[in-house]
Amino acid sequence: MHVAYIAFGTNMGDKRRYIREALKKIKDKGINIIKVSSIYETEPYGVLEQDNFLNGVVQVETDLSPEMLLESLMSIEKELDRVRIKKWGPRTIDLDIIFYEDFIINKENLVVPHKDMENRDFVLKPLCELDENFIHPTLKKSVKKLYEDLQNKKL
Ligand code: PH2
Ligand code: MG
Ligand code: MG
Repeated sequence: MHVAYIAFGTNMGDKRRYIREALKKIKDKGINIIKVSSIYETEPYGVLEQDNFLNGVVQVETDLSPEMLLESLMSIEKELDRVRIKKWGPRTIDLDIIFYEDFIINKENLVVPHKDMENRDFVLKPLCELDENFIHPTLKKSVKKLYEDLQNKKL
């Protein structure tokens, strides 16, 4: 079994329902949910002209390889009406693999750890709730330290 962290985000339609449905579908695919963070309302990052998001992170345990996990998550996004029109644009649900154990993956369709996570409060804050001591395998810092560094960067 492998432990992974999946970030979820939604900023269209009935956001809470999309989160509920996504978590249910994750379970239905045989991915064990260990812990779910609080859900945060966050302002859009990157592309600013869009609705606020609801964000959180879920800790899972799975036998699936990273590629198979990605495939499962993408099929859930599709089942929940995800349409990709614009990069970083509005979405019903986004499911991103943040960490998969301490694996470092650099493939065209899959980069783990998620490549911008250290700049995103909406990923780091819920991650801290789940396991603040988890060490980022390339940055070699705990998620707690990454979160603190990001706060200091903004001062
Ligand atoms: N996701 C993005 C781009 N911007 N902003 C917030 N607040 N939450 C997100 O999940 C998010 C974003 C691309 O995946
Ligand atoms: Mg994303
Ligand atoms: Mg995504």
